[in-house]
Amino acid sequence: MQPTSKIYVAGHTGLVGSNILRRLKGEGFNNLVTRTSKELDLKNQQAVEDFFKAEQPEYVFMAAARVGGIMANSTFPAEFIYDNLSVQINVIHQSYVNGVKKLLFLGSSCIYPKFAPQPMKEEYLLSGPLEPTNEPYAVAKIAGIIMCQSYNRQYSTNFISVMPTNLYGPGDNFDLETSHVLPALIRKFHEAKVNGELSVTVWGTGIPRREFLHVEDLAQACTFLMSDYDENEIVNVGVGSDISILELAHMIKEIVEYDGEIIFDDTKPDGMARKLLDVSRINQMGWNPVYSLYDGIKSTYKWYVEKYGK
Ligand code: GFB
Repeated sequence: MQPTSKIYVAGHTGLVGSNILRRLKGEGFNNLVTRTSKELDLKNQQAVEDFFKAEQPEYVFMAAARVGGIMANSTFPAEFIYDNLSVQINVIHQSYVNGVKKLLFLGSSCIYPKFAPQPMKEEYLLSGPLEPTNEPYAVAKIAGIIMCQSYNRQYSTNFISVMPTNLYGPGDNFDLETSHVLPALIRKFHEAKVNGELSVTVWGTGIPRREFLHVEDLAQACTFLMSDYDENEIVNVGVGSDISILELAHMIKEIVEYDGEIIFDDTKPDGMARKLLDVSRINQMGWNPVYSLYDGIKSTYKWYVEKYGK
């Protein structure tokens, strides 16, 4: 990519897209194209066709997706599969039709089988049944990966696929029904502290383990892979270590400086028991994350208080 290359960031108002956009600006790219979902409905085939024909982007970061935590995935399975499949199909196909030089497609660690050995290597894709709580989302993301690989094979495109682990950071969704665990717990502990509540309820058993990557680290990995990686195989992006939800809750409780109790509500689903990526492939390419989990949560909490805190 040259500083003047025309780069389209699809989904630039989301957590991932906004960080990729900021990163690109910081790296000196000055010909960036964006559209809000009001301006361009990526589910609309004709609209996407017209947009690509008019704009002719050279590079595409495909960060537009319907995302959410365990409850959003279970409550809106139809929307998760329909929205993700349709936006992917339109953006990937029009990237091919309009000769995009390179496209980066963002997947998710939930594409790996429920019982995959841990840490999960890239080659475990399609080696077993998926975790039911996010199967529709995972199937859509797997379709996106296979679509990129198929276009590479048949049309010699350069469409790469990146699998981030659970993400967090400033700008995350803090809605308690639809968010992921980390922003949900920041909000729950903060509100409990401010309101003097005696306890905070954490969903599930606290036993599941998750790996958390700061979104700025992911954005840096994406620009790095866009310039340095041209293979057909998917690439995991994570930190290489995980913690239990119980440990996470204690860490957030400490950062927020909340004194009350933690209660577990095991009527809520745990989801996958463990979801840790094997990140040796990207590490061997020379990429490593910068944020520690503790520092990442601290700065995200600072952002949250500035934006929402009373
Ligand atoms: O982050 P999360 O919603 O998604 O939940 P997944 C992770 C774990 O945290 C689960 C527990 O075991 C939850 O039960 N948890 C505890 C909570 N308290 C809470 C809470 O207040 N809110 C939430 N949301 N969880 C998602 C997938 O799975 O991960 C997506 O559904 C995607 O498809 C995403 O892959 C990265 O890690 O279980």
